[in-house]
Parts: sequence; structure tokens; C-alpha cells
Amino acid sequence: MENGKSSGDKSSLKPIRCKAAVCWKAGEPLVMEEILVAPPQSYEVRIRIICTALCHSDITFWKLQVPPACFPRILGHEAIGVVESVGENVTEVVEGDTVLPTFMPDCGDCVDCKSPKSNLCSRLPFKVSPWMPRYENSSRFTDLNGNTLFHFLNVSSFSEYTVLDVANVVKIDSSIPPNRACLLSCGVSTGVGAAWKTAQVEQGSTVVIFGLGSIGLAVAEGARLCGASRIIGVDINPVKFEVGQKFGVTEFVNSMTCENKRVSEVINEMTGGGADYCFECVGSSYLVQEAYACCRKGWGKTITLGVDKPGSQICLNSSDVLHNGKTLMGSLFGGLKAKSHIPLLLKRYMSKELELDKFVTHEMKFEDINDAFQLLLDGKCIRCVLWMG
Ligand code: CXF
Repeated sequence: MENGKSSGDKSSLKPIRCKAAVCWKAGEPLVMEEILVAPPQSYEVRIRIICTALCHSDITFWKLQVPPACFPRILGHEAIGVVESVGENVTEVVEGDTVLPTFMPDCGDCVDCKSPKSNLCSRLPFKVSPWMPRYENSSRFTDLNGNTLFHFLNVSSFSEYTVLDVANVVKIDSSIPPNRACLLSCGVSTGVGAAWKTAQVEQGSTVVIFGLGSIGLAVAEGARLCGASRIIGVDINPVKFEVGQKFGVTEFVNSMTCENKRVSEVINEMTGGGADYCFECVGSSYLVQEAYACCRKGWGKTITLGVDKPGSQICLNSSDVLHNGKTLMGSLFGGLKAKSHIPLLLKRYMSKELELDKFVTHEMKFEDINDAFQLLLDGKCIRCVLWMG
């Protein structure tokens, strides 16, 4: 890596040459190569990544062959880093600050950011774009032949250095272990937030989680923290129940062995008429329908977190909707406002209430990222943290 700095003057910032894992083609191993990372522009920050973790959306976009997929791209969106330099108009962070990047922007200034009811910023609306959020058709990455490399989910953390909009970084206390704090950059925040903020699970409630992958487990952790008394996990893999128990899952339903019943019927029987909260963490419209069918009439809430195939539709019977008064909600980033809620979750980690350690099943060197992809593909890890340098 070469130093990109010559003086305190922002206009004199230089591109940084560093290592990145570039995805050149869908489904092919990432290529570890040297790239150039341009200086941050106005309202942007350039950060040095300390560690990055692998999240399932990285796999989804690595495999995807149709738009919004695009290549060559620098994937990765769950990480922690240190501010290397800031562009004009950045006052919130300074060089040397420890930050969590978040794919969800939080400008703090628009009508939605100012409302406690939403985390969907309208100044920089979240989209799956290959560019910097504030500048159309603008990337900060090039390879050594001058080819543009695309960004990913406003973060692109599979690189020693990356550039983010200031709306996509959260300053945190640098004394928190980075291999734990980085989990709050996406996965754990998404799941815990869905229970805490989106659903607002109360003490004593009954929760059903469809899919006990890392997001489902994070929902269980959130439901446990909110005091849920029954947390029913649904999965096709019975091994997930053993894992789930460590995260507070109290009962398990194997949806492959429900005999002739739909899984929603089984849940309706187990709960005497439906659960208070159902979370869909797989990304299947069929399971969203099933989840909706087994949350309780009158007050049941179904929350969708899973990412389905582009264009998928959810089909609900309209008189069921009218007669049953249930709620169906989507939850991006767990409904959390990154800048105000992540510090609260970190506090709960430091006070040993929120358990992050159990999510980290593997730690490796950044260079071994393709092995980490394989572990995730084989369902062998919850979170694999990759250390840079
Ligand atoms: C997803 C949520 C939906 C769009 C892509 C990112 N979350 C994080 O992995």
C-alpha cells in the first residue's frame, strides 16, 4: 500500500494503491490484486478497513448473473475501519476515527431521518447501485489498467481501503474489539433491529423465525433481549436447532417433516391461533405467505427480512387481510437509524447483554477470502471475520 497523503490540504490527497479482492465474473473466485482508490470527494471519507466479515448478500450478488449484478465489482459490506482522510464538508469524523460502514445511509437531515418512524433516508435513498450514492456514475476504484471497478451497497469492504459517503459511516469507540463491532455493520444489526425496532417484540411474546441462518439467529438474539418467552425456529436442517438454542430458540419445527400439513398450520396449532411476531429470513415469497398465515389475527405482525429473487410477488387473499387485521412489514437494516442505534447496541454488547461472540465461528486472513466464501456456501459458518494486513 502507498500513502495517499502529502499535506493537510484536501485537494492534495492522492490515490492509494492497495490490495482488494475483485469479483470479475459471477460465481468465479475473487481475484486478489492491487487497485487504486481515489481520494474522497465532498461529503465522502476514505477509510482503511481493519476487518470485514462475509454476509449472505455478498454471496447473493457474487452468484447473480442478471441486473442489478454488475462486474468487475468490489463486494463486501460488513466491516470496521479507521478514517484515513476526509473530503470537503465532512465535519462529523476526522482522520484516525474508528467507524462502522453501513449500507443504509443516515443523513440525519431529511424528513425521514428526522422522523423516529423510519430509517429510510430520502436524501440518499438506498438502492443497489454500482456507484457512489451522492454522485451519479462515479466510482472511486480502478484497477491498474485503468478499468473502473464498481461499488457495492455503498460500502465495498473487500479492499484494504474504500471510500464511503459520510452518511454511511458511524463513529464508534475505538476500544471495542473490531472483530466483534464489525458484526453491527450489517447482519446482527439487521436481525436484532428487526425484533427490537421494526416489530417491537414485548416481554412474554411468542416469536416464529423462518430460516435459522445468521440473520434468523440475530432475530432470535434480538427477541431474547426483548424478553420473548417462546422463540420457535423453522428450518429444513435439524442441525440448526442445536445452533439456534445458543441464540435463545426454544422450539424447533422442521418444515420438511410436517407430514401433510403446511408449516403455518403446525405453528397455528402450537401457538393456539398464531404467533405474536413472525420473521421471514430466507427470501421466499412462499414463506412470507406462510408466516403471514400463522401470525395472530388482530395483532400479529409479519416482518420480512429475506432478499427474494428480483421481481418476486407476494400473494395474499384480500378478504384474509380485511378480516384478520394482521400487519405485514418490510425491514431494511432492522429499521435501525445507523448513527443513533448502533452505539446503543454496542453499549449493550459492552454490558454483556447483547452476545456477539457466539456469531463469530471463523476468523481468517483477508487473503483467504475465497476459502471463507466456500465455508459460507457450505453452510459451515455463521460469521467469518477476515483480518486485513
Ligand atoms: C440487504 C438488504 C436488501 C438489499 C441488499 C442488502 N441487506 C444486507 O445484507
